[in-house]
Amino acid sequence: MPPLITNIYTADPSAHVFNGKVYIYPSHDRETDIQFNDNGDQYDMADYHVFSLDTLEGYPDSLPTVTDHGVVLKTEDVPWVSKQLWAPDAAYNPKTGKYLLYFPARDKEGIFRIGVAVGDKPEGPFVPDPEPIRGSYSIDPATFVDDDGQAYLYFGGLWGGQLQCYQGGHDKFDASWQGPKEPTGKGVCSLGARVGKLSEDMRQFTDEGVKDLVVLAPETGEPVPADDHDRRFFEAAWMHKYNGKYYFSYSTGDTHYLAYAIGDSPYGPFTYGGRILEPVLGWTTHHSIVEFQGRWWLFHHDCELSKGVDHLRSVKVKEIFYDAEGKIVTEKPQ
Ligand code: FUB
Repeated sequence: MPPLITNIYTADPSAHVFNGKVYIYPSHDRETDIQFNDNGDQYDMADYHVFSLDTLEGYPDSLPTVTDHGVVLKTEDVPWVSKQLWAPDAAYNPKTGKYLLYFPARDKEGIFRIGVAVGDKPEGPFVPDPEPIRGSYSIDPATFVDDDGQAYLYFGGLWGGQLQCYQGGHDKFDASWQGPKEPTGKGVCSLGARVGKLSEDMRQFTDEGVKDLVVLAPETGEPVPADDHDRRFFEAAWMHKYNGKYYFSYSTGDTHYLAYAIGDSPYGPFTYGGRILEPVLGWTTHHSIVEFQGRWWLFHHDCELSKGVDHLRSVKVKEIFYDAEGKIVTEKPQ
């Protein structure tokens, strides 16, 4: 299928239904001379656009009209940011009537933190809080508001996402970390994503702080080991609920799968369930899952429009299906 957005390069789409429309909050990829490296320096983004569409009826036979609402936040707007506005997400807080844009970026010391910006409309503009969320770190924030109104923030990413620098604890960033980009060795546990409850205004974590999120291997009931690159968490956390179960989905990074795991609570533990999408063209794979007009949609990206340039990605959408047991049917890229 052709990309949904072609006027600019976009990636890491977080899709939400607000006021009967789908709003897409993606990264805005741009050209750069920075060479590809494992830190992801080539993903040198400097602003965010918001997009919306009114309907996916008739898709994929007919393509939706997508509206670009323009720039809603940029590096210069945020006092604590030095560079790299990476994968964002958004949420609506019914308690305050505000929309929140969550975004990771490097602070002035080069450490990834997660910031929040507040707006009155889903399409922004958004005014950033002057400091990042206290206790936030790493990348790829994803919000989830449960049926009881409690909001959670999922996040984390290996390698350039710096998750491996926190092996000593949530508040212990080892800036001089020179070791492996993730745990290594047979039987050693992989590093999990992180999750924290959000406060009433959804601009801070609660006093509970942040917890490790565990994905279990179904055959052992033990955490997926670090050398299981086909199944271990790498980045691109997302949470959705289907038939009362919590579906945590993520990218496996260097094996390029979108995978999912199922749990009974927003904190997990989650048991690995399978793959959602086989590898697309391009190194990264990052997605969101949303129900709209009675169907379930996977928003994701690939590099077809740029003919395989890894840091110039484009957002696509694909319908997904569940089987009778609630397993997601694996899709092939199109
Ligand atoms: O877009 C920059 C980074 O690439 C994201 O944070 C990752 O999830 C990967 O898609």
